[in-house]
Amino acid sequence: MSEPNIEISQDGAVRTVTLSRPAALNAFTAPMLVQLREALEAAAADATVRCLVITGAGRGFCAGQDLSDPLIKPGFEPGDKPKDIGHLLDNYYIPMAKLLRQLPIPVLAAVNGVAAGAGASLALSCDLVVAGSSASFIQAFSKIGLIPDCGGTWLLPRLVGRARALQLALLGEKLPAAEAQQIGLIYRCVPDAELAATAQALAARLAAMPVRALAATRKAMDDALLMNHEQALQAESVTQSQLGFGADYLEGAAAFLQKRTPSFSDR
Ligand code: T3D
Repeated sequence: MSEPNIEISQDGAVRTVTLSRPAALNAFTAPMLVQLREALEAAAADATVRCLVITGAGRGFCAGQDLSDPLIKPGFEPGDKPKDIGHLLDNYYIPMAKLLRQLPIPVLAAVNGVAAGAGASLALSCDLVVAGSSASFIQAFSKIGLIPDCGGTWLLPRLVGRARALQLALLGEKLPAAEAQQIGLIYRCVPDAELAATAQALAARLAAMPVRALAATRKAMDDALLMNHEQALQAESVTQSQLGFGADYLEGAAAFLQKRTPSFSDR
């Protein structure tokens, strides 16, 4: 059995998943990607979980793919056969990345240190990203002859536009968290000492909201990017109609009219 590289804890309705291979800045191995996918599946299936926080142990968030992983480590001797990196993506990254984007609850990244390569893609796949002031984002792929993956090509231009996306991806320069906030790549940069408390408070706030509608908002916005105006209007109507039959809408509207704090339960 592989060693556990994912730690899971829960405080109220907020579950925290901590990437934990600190000696390698939490770089991903294949077993770790499976463990992360399983942690996401477990959070999705557990009705007590209404918001997920992803963070890293030690001084890094995640340094992307572990380049010494035997699955992808190139042979350095003449005649050594190259390995198929696509196999790693198809079997380990893609299932995890798809699941993350489809979770029925909001997901928050608490970026405590460097987020490089697929580690940056993981953070940027989350619904909100809060980073400590010493954290940074690096599109490390170009330095090793690869393209952004784990959703990077899809996420970056959508988050910051084509020009900045290409700047980040081609140059592979370290982007400090404060600048990441300035260009709209992330939600907030906070002092390191305040990161954990800020993330947990934000997660608790999200957990108390109508999370089904929050997850539907993520999907509607992702989908709308591929639609024309009319299609988006129609898709909004379909989703709104479904949400309108939910308990959360009844509760939200009733609480507003009765001037009380709502208590949401849909998921
Ligand atoms: O096959 C495929 O690659 C397909 C999938 C691709 C997805 C990807 O994510 S590709 C991108 C892979 N990631 C990288 O290229 C980043 C490599 N790491 C770095 O550039 C630097 O480590 C950082 C900029 C992230 C941090 O620099 P620094 O100076 O703060 O730390 P460091 O000293 O470089 O690293 C600390 C330790 O972590 C070090 O180990 P040691 O020497 O103390 O035993 C280093 O080797 C290890 N480490 C960091 N990143 C990785 C890693 N070990 C394996 N793989 C890593 N990606």
